[in-house]
Amino acid sequence: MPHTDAPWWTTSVVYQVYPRSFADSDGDGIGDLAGITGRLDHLERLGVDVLWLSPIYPSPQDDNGYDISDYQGVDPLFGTLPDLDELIAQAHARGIRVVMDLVVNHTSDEHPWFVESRSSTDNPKRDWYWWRPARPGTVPGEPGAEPTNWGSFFSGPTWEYDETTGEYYLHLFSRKQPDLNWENPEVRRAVHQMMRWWLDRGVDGFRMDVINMLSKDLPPRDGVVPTAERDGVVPPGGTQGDGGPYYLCGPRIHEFLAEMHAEVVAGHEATLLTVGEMPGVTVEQARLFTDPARHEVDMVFQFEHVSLDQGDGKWDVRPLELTALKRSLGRWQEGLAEVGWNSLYWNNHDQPRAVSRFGDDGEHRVRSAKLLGTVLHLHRGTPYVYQGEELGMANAPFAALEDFRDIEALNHYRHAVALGADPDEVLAALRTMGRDNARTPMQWDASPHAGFTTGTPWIPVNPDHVEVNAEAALADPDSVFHHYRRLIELRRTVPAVALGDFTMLLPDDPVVYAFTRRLDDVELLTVANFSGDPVCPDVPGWSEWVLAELLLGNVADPTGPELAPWEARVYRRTGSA
Ligand code: TEU
Repeated sequence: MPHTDAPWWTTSVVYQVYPRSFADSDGDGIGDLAGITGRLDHLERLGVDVLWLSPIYPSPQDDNGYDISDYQGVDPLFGTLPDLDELIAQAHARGIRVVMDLVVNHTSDEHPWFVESRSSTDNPKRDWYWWRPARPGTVPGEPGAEPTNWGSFFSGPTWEYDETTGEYYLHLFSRKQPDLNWENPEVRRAVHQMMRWWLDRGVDGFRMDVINMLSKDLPPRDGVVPTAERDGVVPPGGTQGDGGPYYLCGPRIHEFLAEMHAEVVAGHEATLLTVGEMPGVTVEQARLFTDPARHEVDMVFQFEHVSLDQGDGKWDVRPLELTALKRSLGRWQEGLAEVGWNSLYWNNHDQPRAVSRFGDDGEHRVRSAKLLGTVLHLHRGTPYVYQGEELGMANAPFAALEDFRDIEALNHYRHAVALGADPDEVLAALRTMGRDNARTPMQWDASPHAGFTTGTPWIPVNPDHVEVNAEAALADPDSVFHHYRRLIELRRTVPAVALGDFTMLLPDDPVVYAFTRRLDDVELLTVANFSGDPVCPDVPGWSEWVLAELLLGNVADPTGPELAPWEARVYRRTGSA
């Protein structure tokens, strides 16, 4: 895209706040809106352009707010609508836009729509959700009578039997998160109306939760059961089929997103940001979703690069091969080079901490956290920073099952152990991949509970906060925080960072991640050593590059051709191609 008419978000960085774990203003141990408002200076100092708020709506909190019972309110846990108005006003005063989480694949089972829907088969809201009778020839409510064999993301079947009417409803996630029926035009109209209401209130866009699951391929049919299970080996998840082919990027998904754009976003494109979270999306599909001419969404969150260290499902943890990571991210860079746009992330509230997962959270924590930031932010796309990533926050030392809070982790443990898995092995996987790693409180200072709360935090603070915290990071010019600040500034001041072409180098090198960006006559080289040993990178023309202008590095005075452990450098040179 010519850089003169590039959208505003091509030079922007988004900061994600998970309200429950960011800052608690009233001492109940749970973060809240006033807490976030009180910490906006932190975001301003970092230099981010957008704040994405994970859900703050009224919710039974079965999935920490991703189960919504009222789309147009604020959960008393987090404050009030006026508190939210105040947060938006204060953010805007600092030049920070606010993007809300939009969770419309499902509601809470306590949402009035679902309460009505389940009340009788002829209720006008019955068709707003997916109700189906038991499988023919089975006894309703008995195991195996579910309409299809799909497994839920949170363990067990995706169908819940409801005694009131003797039918099942679909829930891809928890049983308290029934899926909305997007085939029904009234559902779509209600959601569009609600979205417009938020825009009128001053919000600047939406992060759309599992938005590629809205359209289901009908009728719902059984999914393929993994081979091992067909052979009679029951895996930790139990014997269930993969429903993905019937609900990921279903037949009407582009139509639904184009309609949502036309009904809600059209006319406001110049100021809004829309990002669709899309598990299982391919590069080819993402190009369609983000092609500006199709008017669907600005960018998507894809999952390929955060699945490379997993085998058969997310709990089957495997070592990451750097070559696989480069192959994957390189393909996404190439696939969305001419049409569409990438979002860039290592972290969010569902992923373990990047420094523990892809870096070294021991001896080289600071340096490897900076390396990860550097590599990510120098790609083409819009970078997302998840709260605490800018401090190099690491995974938590969860000792026992009692330390976990997340429904996904607790359900998985129960199911896997009931099916005969070794409890210690299940716990080990939770420690490595569990979402609670991302959800321990933000570490503001070295005081008890890290300055997050004066009460008892809903999930314990990571004990490393005495060292890893915002106060210490701000005072130290060599901190991860100041490195992220420089990265964010680079995107705004060096056009090649935002808009340059991307070329991956050394695809087969097992430890060096290297690539160039080029815009007009400016060329940037990023080179990073993903290992604890020094290495001399085999980059073409390396001996000339080391004489070029060093824009950014993560060790003091890097000069020679050798990269120190976890060292990253960004060079710039000017000249014809
Ligand atoms: O997550 C969607 C999703 O598919 C996964 O990332 C999910 O978190 C899970 O780990 C799969 O193993 C979104 C939200 O980000 C997540 O927090 C919600 O729990 C989920 O949707 C349901 O709303």
